[in-house]
Amino acid sequence: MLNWDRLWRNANLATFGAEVGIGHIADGALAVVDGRIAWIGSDAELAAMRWSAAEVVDARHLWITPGLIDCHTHLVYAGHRSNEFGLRQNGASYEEIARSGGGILSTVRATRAASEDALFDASLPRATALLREGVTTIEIKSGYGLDLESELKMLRVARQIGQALGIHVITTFLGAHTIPPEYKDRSEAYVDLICEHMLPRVAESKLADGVDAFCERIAFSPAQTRRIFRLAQQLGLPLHLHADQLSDAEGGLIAAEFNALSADHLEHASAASLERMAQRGIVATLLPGAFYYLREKNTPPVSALRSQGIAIALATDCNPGTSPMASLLLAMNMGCVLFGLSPEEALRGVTKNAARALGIQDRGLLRAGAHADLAMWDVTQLEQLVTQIAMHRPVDVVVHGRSVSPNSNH
Ligand code: DI6
Ligand code: FE
Repeated sequence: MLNWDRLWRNANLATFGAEVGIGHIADGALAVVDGRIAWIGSDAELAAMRWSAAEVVDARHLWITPGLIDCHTHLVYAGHRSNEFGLRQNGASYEEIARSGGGILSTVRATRAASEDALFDASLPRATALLREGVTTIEIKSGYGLDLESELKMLRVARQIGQALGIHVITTFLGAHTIPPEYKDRSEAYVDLICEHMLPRVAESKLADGVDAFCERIAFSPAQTRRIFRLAQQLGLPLHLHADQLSDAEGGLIAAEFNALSADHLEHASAASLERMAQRGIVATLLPGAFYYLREKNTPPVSALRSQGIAIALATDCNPGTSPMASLLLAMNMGCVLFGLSPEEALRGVTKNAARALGIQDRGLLRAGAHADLAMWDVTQLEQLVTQIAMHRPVDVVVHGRSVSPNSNH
């Protein structure tokens, strides 16, 4: 006799368990014990079994998906950059603004100046907005502190957000986001600081679950990126890379060389980079929000990603400069409209493949043993989440088997 805490029946389950497609089980049932999925199958199979459940919920044909995963965000920051929007409307480029001391550095000034509480208060609404769309795991990067104390402050705030909302937060140290003002024209000395001081302390603090770097002509060179990655690898931290966003900077190659979990952006990735990524099973995380917001022209090489069998994840890149967007559902639509993904690819990109991009294979799919993180949707076809804009909110969101109801009474 199986004893369950909670059982949903009569649901349309999107399991993402198979190699392709959404893994639809019509008239599905899903049982939870101790915050994990204990059993999943069809109502017909259920009828032939002996079980008991403390609570049985009739899902009335709602769709149940895994809780969505936003696998690339910079949502902890202070201030905003609306002034730069105006500059760009008048023809300035992102790179020009960055080179003249605006861009990331302007957010660094605001973030350094903010108290930990103020930073938390400024950032929480962005995470809440994601949760309201069914996002139950969020990756959050540091990178607007660029000194040890401010970076640790950002990482602590990221952890606090996870605790406050009862969702999973995965933190990433992005000390190599840009060169801080006190190291202007001395990038090598800043990389020394990262390697000799910041990264070892961050690893000790256990506040970062991984390491990322911005490999780009306005940020860190391939050699500097490799140096940071070598150390991160020695410290046992999983890697991600901002790769080939504005130019081909060997990003995909470096990600492959170091067995990173993901290479992100990839608008300018070379064929050689993709080949190496495919060999190593590196996930390509696409960020259509930044592409849209900067009105980039080069789309990421989606057909090559497909033909090479590279897994595609999708994320918001939620950040104040290039993607001030706290909507993963919109990112899915943009991934289709701007990059040519299919709705099915977009859905896999925020579930199964986003989990892979974070190295968390027990999330992003519905199967026995996985976390019982779920989102329930009142749609007839799951693709509606992708094809329609700002029309859908989950009717319930579940983390560890318990409702976190972000959309009730607010
Ligand atoms: N690439 C991006 O799109 C963001 N960071 C990065 O390395 C932009 C961050 C910002 O402009 O604040
Ligand atoms: Fe980013």
